[in-house]
Amino acid sequence: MAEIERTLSIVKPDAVSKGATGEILRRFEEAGLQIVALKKLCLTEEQARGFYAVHRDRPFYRDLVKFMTSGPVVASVLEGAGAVARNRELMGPTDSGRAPPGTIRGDFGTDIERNAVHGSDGPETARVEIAFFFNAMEIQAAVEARAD
Ligand code: FUP
Repeated sequence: MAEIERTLSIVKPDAVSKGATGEILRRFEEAGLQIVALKKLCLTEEQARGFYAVHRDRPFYRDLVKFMTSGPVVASVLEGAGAVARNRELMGPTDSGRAPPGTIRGDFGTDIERNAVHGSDGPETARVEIAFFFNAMEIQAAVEARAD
């Protein structure tokens, strides 16, 4: 059995604006991933630039930041066995144009930029990305509520 992990998910502005948030969150739960924290917010340009700082020298960076600030996003912390890899399986490959039907990116995205969701690519990245969006108290509160 895989280790219990946490990962950060973001439903991106394209998927939020087409009303796909509920269906995407349902897929996470159906796959056994618990939503231990959740919020809807609009990223500022500075926040989007910071979140994608590893890509700052790539040609797509400016457009990516513009897209990620074009409307609200829904960020969540998912928890479960092998959560990082499980979430990435559900998401499908980066390019929605190549992602198979049945994957979130295949069903709700458009292309390599407008690809519906973000998911952390490893446990260490997940820790950094979760801390970017949520403080410890916000996550702890959700865990306690689940145990009731
Ligand atoms: P992923 O881990 O699948 O989200 O993919 P990457 O870390 O390679 O890319 C991060 C984000 O950059 C993608 F979600 C979309 C964007 N991107 C582009 O807009 N154009 C590209 O050519 C590659 C990535």
